[in-house]
Amino acid sequence: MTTPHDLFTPIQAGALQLANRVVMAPLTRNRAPGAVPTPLMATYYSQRASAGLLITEATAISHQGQGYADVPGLYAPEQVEGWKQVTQAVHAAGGKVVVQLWHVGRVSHTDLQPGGAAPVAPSAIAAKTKTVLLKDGAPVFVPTSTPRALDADELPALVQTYADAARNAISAGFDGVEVHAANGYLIDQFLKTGTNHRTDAYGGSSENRARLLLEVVQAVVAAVGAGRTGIRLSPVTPANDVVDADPQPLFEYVARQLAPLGLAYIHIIEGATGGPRDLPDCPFDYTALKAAYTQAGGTGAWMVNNGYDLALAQQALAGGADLVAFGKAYIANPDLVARLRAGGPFNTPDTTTFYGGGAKGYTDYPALA
Ligand code: 8OZ
Repeated sequence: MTTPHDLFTPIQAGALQLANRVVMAPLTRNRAPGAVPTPLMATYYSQRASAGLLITEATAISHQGQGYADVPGLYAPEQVEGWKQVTQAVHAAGGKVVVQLWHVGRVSHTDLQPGGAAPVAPSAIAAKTKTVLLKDGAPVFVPTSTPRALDADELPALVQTYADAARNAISAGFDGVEVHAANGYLIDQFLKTGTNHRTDAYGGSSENRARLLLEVVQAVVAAVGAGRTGIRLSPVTPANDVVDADPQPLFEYVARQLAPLGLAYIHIIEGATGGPRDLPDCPFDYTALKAAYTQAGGTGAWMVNNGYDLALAQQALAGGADLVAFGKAYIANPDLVARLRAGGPFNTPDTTTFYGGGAKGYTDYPALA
């Protein structure tokens, strides 16, 4: 029998001792000019430190991994220094924070790439999607550039780039890292048949398409420890023009392979990211996915995300989920935990200030009196 308080009980997720099961989902906010985290970002995250866990916005592991204007990185010393202000502020406010490690793959533009190069991807297939550049300081939406296919002999260095960023995360004071394997970015591009037409050991079968994901996770685990590593997956999201012909067995295979690694948590986006939870054309059995993980010995916390409110969150916990990640609600409600406890009220997020800008729509949402 679940009670509203289940969401507010502590939980151990790997090495992470969390005060409650409310998680701030990763949210891209484009407020890091030059890819360097700012003091305003420290304020924003520390305002939200009553979450059991904060997951930062997606953070580029390399210049090549960047796909949007003013998203932060974690590959240069000044970025590590910038993030230190964030982790110190969150810890001073009693919170826990992990950074989301991101390589966008083909979801980029030559203007954002080192030396104006083409973005990289498993195969040279352009995404039917847009990214954001800044022209004279103003955001402009432009189609992503056609990528070039990565050579197999480039992949070991790419995998190490994730491990290097994970080590930088620990230097910056993070409690752990989340590997971003969702939403049509590089790892998801490798996973799914629509974007991966390779004929080498990284394409074809589910096993081959999951190879990069597993190598990345293993390298990150070797760098920072499994108990400080989580992963985010989105089996059926159409975000960034990705699709897989048969996602259920693919993701159950991934879950079984992740199970013995001892990760802190598995973070699942149910349905279309930021959109409908049910996709009639693309049904997916999340209960079977969790069962595949658990039956293979997986002990990581099971984190669910997408369109949750208090009632749905309680239902998920009653059904066996351990953590619930809230996205848009966290943009507008810095004290979301207190508001969930009180049953509301909730501030409404202003969509016009989601991406880019300053304090407005970022650090100025009020807490409950
Ligand atoms: C919104 C805008 C840009 C990037 C994701 C990192 O969907 C993102 C993202 C979201 O995972």
